[in-house]
Amino acid sequence: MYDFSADSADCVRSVEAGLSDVLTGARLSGPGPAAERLVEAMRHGSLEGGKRLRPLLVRQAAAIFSVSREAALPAGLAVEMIHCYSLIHDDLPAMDDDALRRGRPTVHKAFDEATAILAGDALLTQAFAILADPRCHPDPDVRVALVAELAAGSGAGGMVGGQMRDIEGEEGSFSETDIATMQAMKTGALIRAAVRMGAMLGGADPRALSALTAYAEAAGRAFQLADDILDVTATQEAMGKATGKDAGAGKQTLVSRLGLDEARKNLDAIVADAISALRTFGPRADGLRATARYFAARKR
Ligand code: GRG
Repeated sequence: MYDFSADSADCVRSVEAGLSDVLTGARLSGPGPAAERLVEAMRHGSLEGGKRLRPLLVRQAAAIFSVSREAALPAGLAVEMIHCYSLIHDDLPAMDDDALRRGRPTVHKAFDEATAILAGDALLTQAFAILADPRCHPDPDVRVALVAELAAGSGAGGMVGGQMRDIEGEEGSFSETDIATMQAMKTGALIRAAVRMGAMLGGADPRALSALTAYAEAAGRAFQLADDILDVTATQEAMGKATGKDAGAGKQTLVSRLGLDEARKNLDAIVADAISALRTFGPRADGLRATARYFAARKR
């Protein structure tokens, strides 16, 4: 029987240890030594407190193809580094201007703005170094595919492009379709990449990859809708970050459009869609099923 609590706790521990191993001066240095302050800021922005959901998705998708947790970890670390970089940059004064993240001061508060920008840049860059390393996967073709997948999920047609659309949306002229597109890019694209990268580690065939992509797109929608609901219903203490920000910033979300009750109903339907995309996989996909349910039920 699949145990979500045990799997996610184990994933938190291994991601924490894996990031801590990689984010040292010795491992990060290139032609020159990595600056100590930069390494400290990278560690501050990525260690402790994250739920590590994206590496969990990588391992759960990989598990369908019998890839071990250990073998799925480097790709998971790469996705998590992109995620942590996006949070560091999103918290900057030029973006959301937040002082609290994961219950601690944001990187620009603990260090300074320039250091926070550079720490994000360096995490972004390091993510691709991890994927290029043969320890990530023995087959260079798979490594190249992983690089392309993560770039697509995190770049202008994915997360960064979604953030740009979100900023444009603060002007207030978004339709529901515009909101859905923005969210699919800003939050969904990295979740989609995480699932697909897990599948690629296991050599998924095109049919399996397409079913898992359908799962990931629905799971991403569920994650974001739950986040929008929590922004309205949860406290700062529970979330470890400021809440109530969407309305304050005039942000366009499906909760502001539909109201809480309708949004909750939509959430249940989206989770059902995600789970039904996994019907061909049997019990090996129980991890992904549990995570889709968790996305909707989470309290932080
Ligand atoms: C600034 C380059 C750039 C991109 C910004 C993803 C993103 C795009 C910004 C992060 C801010 C935000 C509210 C995004 C929505 C996605 C979201 C709720 C992220 C938080 O993810 P969790 O809940 O966080 O997985 P932890 O702390 O558990 O890792």
